[in-house]
Amino acid sequence: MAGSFNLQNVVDTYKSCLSENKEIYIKYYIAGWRELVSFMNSLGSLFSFISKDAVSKIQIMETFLMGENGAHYLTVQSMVKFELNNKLVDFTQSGSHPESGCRTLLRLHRALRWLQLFLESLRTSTEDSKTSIMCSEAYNESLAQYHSWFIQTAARLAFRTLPGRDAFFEVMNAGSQQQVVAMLGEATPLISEVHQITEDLYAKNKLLELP
Ligand code: 1PX
Repeated sequence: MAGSFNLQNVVDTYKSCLSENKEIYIKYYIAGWRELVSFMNSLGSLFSFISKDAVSKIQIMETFLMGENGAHYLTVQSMVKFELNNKLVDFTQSGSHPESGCRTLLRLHRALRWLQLFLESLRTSTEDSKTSIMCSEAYNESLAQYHSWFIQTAARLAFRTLPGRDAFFEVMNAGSQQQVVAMLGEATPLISEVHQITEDLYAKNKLLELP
């Protein structure tokens, strides 16, 4: 329910995400997504195909984290090293590891770019801005290029049903609009940093196009 979501929790998980030497803890990275999914669940059934996919990816990561090689999945950096060294990543469609941690996290990483753009545009929006437009602009600039026509169409249909800006600010459950804006100002640089570190790591290891 909307009542259990709180923007502060999201800020807190992204704060916990980075280690002292700027490695990304997978545990907190996926905890951030869990929070956001709980928010999305309050938006209605048109969003459930999105949250189902997000949850299934979160679960894949949790299974690695809790499995016998869990220690290697402490950070995104250690995961990349472990999976590459042990040839656990498919670089073509027909491999034997279709659900590697690296490819699964890449999907969430691309979605994080959407989140970064969307929250930044919410933060700088004015009273007459439309959440549906901000959401689809962020989507067009990030995730859309990776989605089939069918998924794009379903996603755009769902965006049209988003609550207006006032109601949206309210469900973020972080106080007055000014307080929400301040909190978004705290969240977006954290999200950008996590995104950039992942992007650089994936680029360096040629993982940005994993099937
Ligand atoms: C405080 C406001 C925050 C709002 C929180 C919203 C959380 C959104 C969580 C979205 C996570 C989406 C993960 C999508 C991963 C993905 O791209 N998957 C595709 C590829 O995976 P595959 O395994 O096949 O290679 C998959 O095909 C996707 C299917 C579902 C559709 C994804 C549409 C994503 C739209 C994201 C925008 C969410 C809008 C929320 C409105 C507030």
